[in-house]
Amino acid sequence: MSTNREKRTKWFMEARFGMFIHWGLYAIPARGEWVRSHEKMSIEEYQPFFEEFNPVNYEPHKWAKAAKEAGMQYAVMTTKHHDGFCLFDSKLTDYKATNTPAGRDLIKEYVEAFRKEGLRVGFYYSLLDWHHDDYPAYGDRHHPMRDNEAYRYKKHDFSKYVDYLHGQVRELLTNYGKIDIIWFDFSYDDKVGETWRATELVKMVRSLQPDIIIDNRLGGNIKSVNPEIYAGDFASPEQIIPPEGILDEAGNPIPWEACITMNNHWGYCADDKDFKTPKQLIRALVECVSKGGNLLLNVGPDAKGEIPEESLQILSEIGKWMRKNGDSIYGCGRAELPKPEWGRYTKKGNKLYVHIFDRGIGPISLKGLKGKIKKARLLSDGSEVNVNEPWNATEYKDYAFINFAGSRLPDDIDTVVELELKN
Ligand code: H79
Repeated sequence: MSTNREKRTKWFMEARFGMFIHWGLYAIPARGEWVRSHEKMSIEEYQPFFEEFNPVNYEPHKWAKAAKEAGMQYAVMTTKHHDGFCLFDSKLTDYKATNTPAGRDLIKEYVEAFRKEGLRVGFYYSLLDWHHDDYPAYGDRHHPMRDNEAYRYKKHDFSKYVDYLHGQVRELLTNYGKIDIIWFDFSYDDKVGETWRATELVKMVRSLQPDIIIDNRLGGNIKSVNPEIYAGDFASPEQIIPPEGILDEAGNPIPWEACITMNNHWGYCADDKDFKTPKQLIRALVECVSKGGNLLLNVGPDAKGEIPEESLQILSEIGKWMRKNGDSIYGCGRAELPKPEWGRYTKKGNKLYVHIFDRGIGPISLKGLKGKIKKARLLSDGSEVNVNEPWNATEYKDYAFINFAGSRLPDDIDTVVELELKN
């Protein structure tokens, strides 16, 4: 199981950086993808957005190009979120893009466009469904009708919902060619593991797509040394970068991917202009890699089908840095050195990447590396970096030093020095 997991996740662990896409009817109210739940909105109140959904500017090749130019290697897009609206042409429901003014299968176009850019393609599929008649409503923790008395005695047959869920996953993994990731979201309360008939579901997933990787949100314990079949291939910390990466119960690193928003919402939110800076996000990516994980960075396209201008700007800035410094990200992982005070390390083979965030004063000290550096180059331009022992540091026996002439770093976001280590 775990060796298979290693094989399946090899590309994923090397890719390190992907695009999350949250898009659906909720782009119209533009208050985030939880709008129905937060505002306890009924299906009828939400229906106008279905009637008018017409993303005239949806050209996914532009999204794919933006992802590619940012240095992303894969994408994961919502095929159905908690509101139950399907962006794909499911035979099992009428609540789908095909029946809106959009009039077509939007997932098909996404898959084709991203594949064409050479990116790996993933599907997000919500386990929750606030539209399906057989999903529990009254008394559920999250359902928009959770405390609506009209729903108190409404009958439902959860097994029919689970049939529907399995059927849709079968469609998604049958009709769109090779899919690289399936991202189930999420388990809670008693809705976990076999409630979703998770063993059966995962067996089907693997029979249709032998190489696909699955997140850990069907439940189960991915950290176990003997995990359930549905425990997943990678952990999925949300809006947090785990302090020490993620290890299994035996202390071995496991694959993980932090999913992070650019502002404070996943789905398009017209009023949320609180975007993180490119510097914060680049450093977040470096942090993930330094801890052996990936960053899945979200965009929430608007109702017309455009990625917000602020997000495009951020992606473009990240891309500029990645084009010069991508070697310190792709295929890299933990350096197994303590976190240095000026920044972070990433490592690939005998290349140690020194990510300097804080210039400090004087030489930059590298504990434990004295005598171990064969050569040092600025990653962005290949120029030589001085690592001679400075005259004023002879007493610090265990340290190597990087000497920058000036008082400023060449790159204020993250100056990367590539060290080639002796064997
Ligand atoms: O798709 C995105 C989110 O909609 C979904 N996962 C990402 C990738 C997600 N958001 N929250 N959750 C899953 C877990 C539930 C969190 C909750 Fe809450 C905390 C539900 C109620 C309190 C956050 C705050 C959501 C509603 C209020």
